[in-house]
Amino acid sequence: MIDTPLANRTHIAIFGNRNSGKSTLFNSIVGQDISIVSDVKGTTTDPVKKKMELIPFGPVVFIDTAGLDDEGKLGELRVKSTEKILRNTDFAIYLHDASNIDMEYFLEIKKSFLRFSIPYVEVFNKVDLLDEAELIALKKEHGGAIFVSANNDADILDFKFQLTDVLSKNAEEDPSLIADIVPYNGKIVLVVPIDSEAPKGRLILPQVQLLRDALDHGIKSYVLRDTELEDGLDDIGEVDLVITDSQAFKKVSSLVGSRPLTSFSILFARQKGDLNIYMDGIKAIENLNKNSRVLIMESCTHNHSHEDIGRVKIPRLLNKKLGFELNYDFKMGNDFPLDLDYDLIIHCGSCMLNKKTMLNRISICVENAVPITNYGMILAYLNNILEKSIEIF
Ligand SMILES: Nc1nc2c(ncn2[C@@H]2O[C@H](COP(=O)(O)OP(=O)(O)OP(=O)(O)O)[C@@H](O)[C@H]2O)c(=O)[nH]1
Ligand SMILES: [Mg+2]
Repeated sequence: MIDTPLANRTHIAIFGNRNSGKSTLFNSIVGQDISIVSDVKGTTTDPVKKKMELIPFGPVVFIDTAGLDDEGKLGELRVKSTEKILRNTDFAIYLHDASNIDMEYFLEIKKSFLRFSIPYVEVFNKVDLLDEAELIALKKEHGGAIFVSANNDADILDFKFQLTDVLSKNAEEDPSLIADIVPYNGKIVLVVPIDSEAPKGRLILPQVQLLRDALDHGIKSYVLRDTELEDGLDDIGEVDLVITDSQAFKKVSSLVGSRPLTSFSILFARQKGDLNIYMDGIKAIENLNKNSRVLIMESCTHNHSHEDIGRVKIPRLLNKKLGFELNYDFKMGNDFPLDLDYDLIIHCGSCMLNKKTMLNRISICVENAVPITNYGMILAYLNNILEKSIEIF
């Protein structure tokens, strides 16, 4: 078997105070005595790593770390080394000593978990030292936590099940819209035209989702209308990315100069699907002829503005671009057709599907050599803004 490289493994680091039992838990999980265990505080000084298959989750690497509550000069080094580990941590286990709970360092490192967007689980160790009433009270107080004795085999087996469950749930969530292209503390500008098409008194869902995503990742967002954009950009200075509503793309493009620019729909197409394959779908348009069959696939059944885009707007613009009428099928709902006798599939933005489902659909198309693209991509293409809006990717 080819060994999974370190970079492709989910990095799971164990943090906690000295003597909480981190090394004991680490050894129990990996099933070997790799890290030194002792009742002397500060036994582990440097991080210890071990690769393993966490079945059924997949390839991971566990990292045992030095206690957070180390003092003096060593304490400073500890902070530095912890920072370094945090930058490479995909998931954190925070280990408390249930017989000697100290929240101080947990609350401190929790800030870093939030800052670096690291999902974590709290684990209470040494529950064998508590009496029944104490354990019940502890469980009541810390609902989402896991309770173990790190040196008890049955507890560790159960712990691995619970950990796998938490990790899998995390992996199912869609990736961030921008965190891989805009750094922590970076700046983005959202351009939101307030015209007759803007709903009264609120923002639309993609705008809200992007704002939330930016907040989750410590990215500063500035929200402006197109009419104040030029002045606003002067105030803000350097920006990492400008995101505009597609309708205003041309105007915004002329105002932002050399600043990176994209549209909301391209960001969502990228988050939910695969830009390269969607781009191949766009290239397939030039091979279409009067006999070509096009499927327009809409996954949500209740959004009439989307329906209008799929049923009316896209066919009209596409026919106009080609100079002849294509044969369109329009399908709605959750079932992806098994009959893929089409020359092009144009899929909706899949706001109601998760990335995994969308990638499944894409791979069915690839296997059957049927080009696929999505609403956001084709509208950008038909409005001649596609190239500019995917430049930064
Ligand atoms: N009773 C009991 N003792 C435990 C348990 N887990 C660990 N210990 C003991 O707690 C002490 C500290 O364990 P370690 O695993 O070395 O703790 P650590 O968090 O790695 O400590 P540092 O490396 O110093 O930060 C040892 O004496 C372990 O035997 C447990 O579940 N129950
Ligand atoms: Mg240790």
